[in-house]
Amino acid sequence: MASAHIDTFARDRLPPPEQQPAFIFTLPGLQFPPQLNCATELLDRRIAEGQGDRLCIQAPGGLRWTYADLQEKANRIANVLVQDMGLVPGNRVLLRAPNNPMLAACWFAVMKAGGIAVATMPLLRAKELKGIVAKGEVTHALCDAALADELQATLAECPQLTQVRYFNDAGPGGLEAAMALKSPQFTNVDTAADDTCLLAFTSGTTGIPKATMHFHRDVMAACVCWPPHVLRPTESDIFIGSPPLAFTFGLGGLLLFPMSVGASTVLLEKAGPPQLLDGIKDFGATVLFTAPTSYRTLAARGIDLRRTPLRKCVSAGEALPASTRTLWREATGIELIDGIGATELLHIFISADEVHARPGATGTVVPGYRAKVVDDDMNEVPVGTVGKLAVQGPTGCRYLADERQKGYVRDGWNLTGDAYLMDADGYFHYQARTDDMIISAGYNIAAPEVEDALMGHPAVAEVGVTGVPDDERGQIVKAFVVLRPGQVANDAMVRTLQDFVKQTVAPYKYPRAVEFVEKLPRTQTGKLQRFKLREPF
Ligand code: 3UK
Repeated sequence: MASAHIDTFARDRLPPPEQQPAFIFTLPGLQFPPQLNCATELLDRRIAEGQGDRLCIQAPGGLRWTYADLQEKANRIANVLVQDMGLVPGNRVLLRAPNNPMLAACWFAVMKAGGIAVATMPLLRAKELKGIVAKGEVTHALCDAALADELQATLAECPQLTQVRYFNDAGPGGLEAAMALKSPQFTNVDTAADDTCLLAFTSGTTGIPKATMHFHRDVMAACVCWPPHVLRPTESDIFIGSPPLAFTFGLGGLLLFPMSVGASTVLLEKAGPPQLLDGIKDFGATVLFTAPTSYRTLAARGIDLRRTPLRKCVSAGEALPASTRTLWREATGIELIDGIGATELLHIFISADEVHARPGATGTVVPGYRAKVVDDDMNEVPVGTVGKLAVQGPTGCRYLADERQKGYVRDGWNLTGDAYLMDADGYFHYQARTDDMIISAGYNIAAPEVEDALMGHPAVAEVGVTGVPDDERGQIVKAFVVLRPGQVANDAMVRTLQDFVKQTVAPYKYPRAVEFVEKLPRTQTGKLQRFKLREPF
């Protein structure tokens, strides 16, 4: 393979070979040629095959881009990157915007020019952006004008980040003005399949962010495994959802996967439950990607949703409680497609489609991947035993220059940090993050199981469970509960909820402590931060 990277930053910082996971490419469709550019595959090929007029991206306000439109924008931006901003293949480009069409065009422009995209969550502040810019030695940035403030504050402290353009900006200095002067043609850089094309920072429920490295071939591998085998979309599907494109769940679900089948996507800058509902109605969306909490809220609008063409609903990012699966089915008539993915593995590797879904299980291993449950010595544990989830496939963990690589990859297997059990049918049942297992008076209790039980009570809107220190029992189970409007937080409610749990799961799992709160601490990707429940918040 001939790397196209003149700037060898990424290649120089790959984990040493002995610390990398094994990569397996046995599934048909995973035999990639030595030279591969994912923009050529996902975008330009469509136009070359005469399908440039197909609808590709829509957004509120009436914007509609075909594949040919997206290609033209991306080509012009690639020309700006190379001719005006001096981009050299291998340079890192910070991308910063809410989910919108120009962000998608910028992402493809970076791929085309052989750059490395570093997409950032819209809500990040200058302090966090600074950490990302420093770790990725980022030299270029394309940023939505609406998010300029935090980037400006970042620039003051990041002398190496010198090339910045703002888009969705009508002014003479904006990216659009520069694009207008450029050719709509661009010859994609002939990248190697194993040239890094994105640095995805982990959303991090704890600690300093880690940058995972993904190659052009990884992007294509993600499109070959889960989508055709589990989601099975068609070219007439209209995708919609909430995860930011800076989160690989959103990048795959709302951009790469629809484009991999010639379908279209709806990009929403704001995608809370009300905007999702409006979007599904207005655009006639058929495939939805969002997180369990959002499904719980949207379920109240089941009657409206039944009148839309929505047909496939994907839940990921957090464990899907069995109660939420039931709630959604009863409200909408649709069986949720659960899937566990990780930034380190790019996308989903255990999942079940709507026909094979089983309540309380994430699913079976996705074609292209292998998974097993192991003990502390990496020995596979018997069926039905809780242990650590270990995964291998065409994608896997490569932390950029990070000691923590040794913690995620052992003996060639990716250890996701999740406690799972596999049943006799090969279904994987999520228990908890390994650090969210509560040990109380010698019993192992998985926090999400208690949360699931509590969520079944009609007074409960949201709940987070954690272990808190206790002299007698080592730890006790404590529940932080957000009540539904109109419910009263008092001792009687505490007892009601405790009794309810005892009737649903083994009584020793009931929360000995219950605290009522206004809201729960969550990451920008919507994940509950259980570690924060252990400290005052
Ligand atoms: C947890 C789940 C149970 C699990 C992600 C889909 O979430 C994504 O990536 P992150 O790096 O977090 C990974 C961790 O999140 N998790 C995710 N999905 C599930 N736990 N059931 C699930 N369905 O702890 C995992 O290790 O933020 C999800 C696609 C791409 C992604 N990056």
